[in-house]
Amino acid sequence: RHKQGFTIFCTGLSGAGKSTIARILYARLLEMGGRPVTLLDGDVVRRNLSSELGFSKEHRDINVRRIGFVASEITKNRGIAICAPIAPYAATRRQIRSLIEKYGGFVEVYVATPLEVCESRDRKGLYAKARAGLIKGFTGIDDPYEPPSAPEVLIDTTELTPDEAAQEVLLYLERAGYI
Ligand code: GGZ
Repeated sequence: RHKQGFTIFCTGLSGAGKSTIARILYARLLEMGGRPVTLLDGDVVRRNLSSELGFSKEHRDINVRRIGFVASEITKNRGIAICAPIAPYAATRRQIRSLIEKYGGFVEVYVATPLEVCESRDRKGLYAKARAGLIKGFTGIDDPYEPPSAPEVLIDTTELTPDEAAQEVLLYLERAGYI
């Protein structure tokens, strides 16, 4: 039986755990075999596909739409695309959803780790820089993040390990018949 392709679209603040969860999902889905799996991680895309772009609303939208387009092509060909940008704007996420749902499934995963937790981890020191005014327009500090209102999966990594979070997504995929 030919299963349809689908896109897992992780969204959330910097440091929420999107990349970690996306990488675990990538490994799990790969070892299941059957369908090609493509990981479109935020910083990999920024380096390779969007290297000329900054973090204005316009540039974020261009970046996120590029990711959405690549994911839609993968989904069209019955593959699995895993995306992990911040994607702060609800309207842009909605456009990508309606594009991808023409070809297969769209699974929005809101990695809803609170700002306080992301900021206290501050793995890359970016929140400190943003607070100090060294980075302007940092998401959650002086730039917006519009939370998804009806994500397929909602994850709070303050209560879950990355493995448990990935497991939640895999459970959803099973229940919804994607895997
Ligand atoms: C947010 C920024 C910014 C600003 C640099 N705002 O933790 P990170 O480092 O690896 O994840 C963040 C990444 C966000 O890029 P995305 O392509 O995911 O964003 S968007 O979907 O909005 O296009 C962070 C780093 O880039 N970074 N400056 N001002 N994050």
